[in-house]
Amino acid sequence: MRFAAVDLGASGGRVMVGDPARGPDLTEVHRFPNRPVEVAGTLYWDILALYREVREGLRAAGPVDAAGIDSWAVDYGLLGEDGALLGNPVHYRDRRTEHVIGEVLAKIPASELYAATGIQFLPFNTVFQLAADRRAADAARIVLIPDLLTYWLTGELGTERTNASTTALLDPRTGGWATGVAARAGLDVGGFPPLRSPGERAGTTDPELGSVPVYAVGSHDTASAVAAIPATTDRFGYISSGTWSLVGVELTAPVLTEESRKAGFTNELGVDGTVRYLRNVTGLWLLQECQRVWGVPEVAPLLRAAAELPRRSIVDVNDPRFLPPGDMPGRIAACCRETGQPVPRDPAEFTRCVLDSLAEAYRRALADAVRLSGKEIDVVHVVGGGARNALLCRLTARACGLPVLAGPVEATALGNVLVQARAHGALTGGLDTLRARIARASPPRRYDPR
Ligand code: LFR
Repeated sequence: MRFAAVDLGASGGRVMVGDPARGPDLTEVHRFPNRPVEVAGTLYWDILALYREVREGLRAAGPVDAAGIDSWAVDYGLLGEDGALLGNPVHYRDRRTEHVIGEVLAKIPASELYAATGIQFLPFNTVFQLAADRRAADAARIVLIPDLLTYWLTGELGTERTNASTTALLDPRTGGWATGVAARAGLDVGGFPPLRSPGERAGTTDPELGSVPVYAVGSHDTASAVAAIPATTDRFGYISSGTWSLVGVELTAPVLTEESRKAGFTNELGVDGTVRYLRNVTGLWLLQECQRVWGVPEVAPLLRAAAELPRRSIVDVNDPRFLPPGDMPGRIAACCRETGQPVPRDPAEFTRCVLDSLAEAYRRALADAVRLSGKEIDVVHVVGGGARNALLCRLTARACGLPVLAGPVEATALGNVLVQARAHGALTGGLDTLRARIARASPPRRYDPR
């Protein structure tokens, strides 16, 4: 059987086909850049270009048994009564929420918002975006990005739960909307189409794409990635490592304490009712933006040079100044200067500084996750593109004092395929069974702390 996984990331998308009987192995059938567009001071996703590429990818996939879509979180499109898109979805790195955060938190204090929804404060959380969005109150529908693409492919509307949990409008204890909290923030969650969980049927593609089932998967990319961690024990921590690094543990119930809120931990919902208890750590975005500024697209030479250097300066990677696109080397240099540390002098030194800073942020996030949740871990799984970065994996193992198991790189697409395949009856079993399958098919690479 063949299942098509559409996986959209902040810098690019891909369509992969996986056969669960063979691993699953994955074949990439289409890859495309995701280029946000700034117009009159607002940063937008080019959603129609993405939709065109998704269709192209699904055509290139050939005959498949089903398809599923995942993407980054929090962002949405608004639909009018007639189902038409009202304007382009705004990028989460846009600054539009800056002036409304205070207003929202005056209506509903951060502590109450957290106790009800369990989401780490980030300026781009959907709750703040909707408050900043003058059109939202008049829209008939609020549709999260993967659900919007699913709607265009199938004509059917829904709101997938793992992604809905990132809005800071969902109650992670019940999996239903936190209606009261939303109302206090001045928002109406009635605009979201009905909730659905990973594995539920989300519709059928149009005949041009073969009239095949589309399943809701862990449509938040991180939910799909975590579902595909090749864990063979439940005592694991994880880093889903890409543009962001999502660092934490898997739980069966959320941690909604004040201490957890202050530590910046989120309780996002995972596949099969799990809780992704994690911290959003600014990830390889820092290096990607440096590379863009330097005009150095290849990362390998930077990593080779950085590996020869000693650890010198550490910056707080979650400093809000790193969130918007811009002169990342300049911002990193300013941080080093302000904290009295040596300022990196060339790309290799900047690269080393970023990687050491990431490893240090991972150490802290995992230690906090263990302390706040009581969940103990013996190993750290790194999945996603960052699993390819041997230097970062080595530094992480050393910083955390735990073995790092790196890979698979395409965990998100694998998690997407596995959930579809199970929904379609091609696989059975819980998350542990699915994970054991991945551990056999793509054994991770081990880095010992030394
Ligand atoms: C990773 C991710 C993170 C989310 C960020 C913004 O791709 O989905 O989990 O916090 O993007 O949506």
